[in-house]
Amino acid sequence: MNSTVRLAVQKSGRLSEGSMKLISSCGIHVSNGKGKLKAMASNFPIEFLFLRDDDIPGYVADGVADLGIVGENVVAEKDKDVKAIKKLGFSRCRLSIAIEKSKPYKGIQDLEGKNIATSYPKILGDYLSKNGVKADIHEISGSVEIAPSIGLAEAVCDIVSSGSTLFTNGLKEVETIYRSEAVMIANHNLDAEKEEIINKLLFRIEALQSAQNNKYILLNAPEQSLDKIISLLPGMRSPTVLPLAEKGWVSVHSVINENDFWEKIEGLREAGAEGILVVPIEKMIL
Ligand code: PRT
Ligand code: ZN
Repeated sequence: MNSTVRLAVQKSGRLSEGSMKLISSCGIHVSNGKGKLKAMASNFPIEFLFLRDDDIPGYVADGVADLGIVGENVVAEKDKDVKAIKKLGFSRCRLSIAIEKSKPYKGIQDLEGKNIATSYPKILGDYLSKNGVKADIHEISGSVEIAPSIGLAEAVCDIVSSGSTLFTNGLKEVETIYRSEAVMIANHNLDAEKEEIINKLLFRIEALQSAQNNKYILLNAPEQSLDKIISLLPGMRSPTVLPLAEKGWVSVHSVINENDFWEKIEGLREAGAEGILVVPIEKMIL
């Protein structure tokens, strides 16, 4: 197979580190020297393009890149013809409307006729029209949060993560209109060879994501509580049970999900489990 997939990632910014960490956790080596705009992976048929995040959806739609890693907010705003193929779980944030702290706010109707500064006119426009509100959208490309204090707008609509930027600019969040995380996007018309490479990449990403959501658990238990313990620990197929040197005791190994982790641990202790060890999993192939 001679095909190479081109993956567009952000050159420098809030997505860069997460994107390259994901790639390296997939066992793909690439040296992206400073200032380089392109780089080839040494052990996987991928070429990287380092771009501004705003340009990524367009490049993927046009087929200059086959794949891209970008914020869902940018994909929604640019509205290009690309398909989102995998949520990646990093660079989480929300797009919110905020007004001056001292101003009253009862609901979205309070935004009627207001001037709202944003870098996201499409997402904001869609949200307002869905809610039957007419407002003036004032598009600006950066430093949105200072707009109210300099008299440019009565409200802003911008990305929020911790909320500290809004706070230091004397603003309060009144509506969350969009939730975002990094996502992998793909061109619609890829040939079979490229699809195959992308499936290999997705397989590795899924192994990492399953591993992150699960923990490996080892515990000791008296043989008579084994049935109860096994019922609490489904495992990948079923738990491993090994005899301990001490008669009447066994060691049980399994995998548990992050979501119901503490409930499971409590249940296991009540059932007589001792010496519980919980260890992270690096990769998980189902
Ligand atoms: O140069 P380039 O165009 O490539 O980058 P950029 O400056 O446009 O984007 P960048 O690197 O700032 O963000 C890239 C993506 O990261 C965004 O599109 C979001 O999907 C995601 N992301 C996650 C964020 C934030 N968190 C974030 N906190 N993007 C921006 N911010 C900014 C926000 O604009 C505001 O100024 O951080 C400030 C708010 O942060 P808090 O923590 O004070 O609330
Ligand atoms: Zn940008």
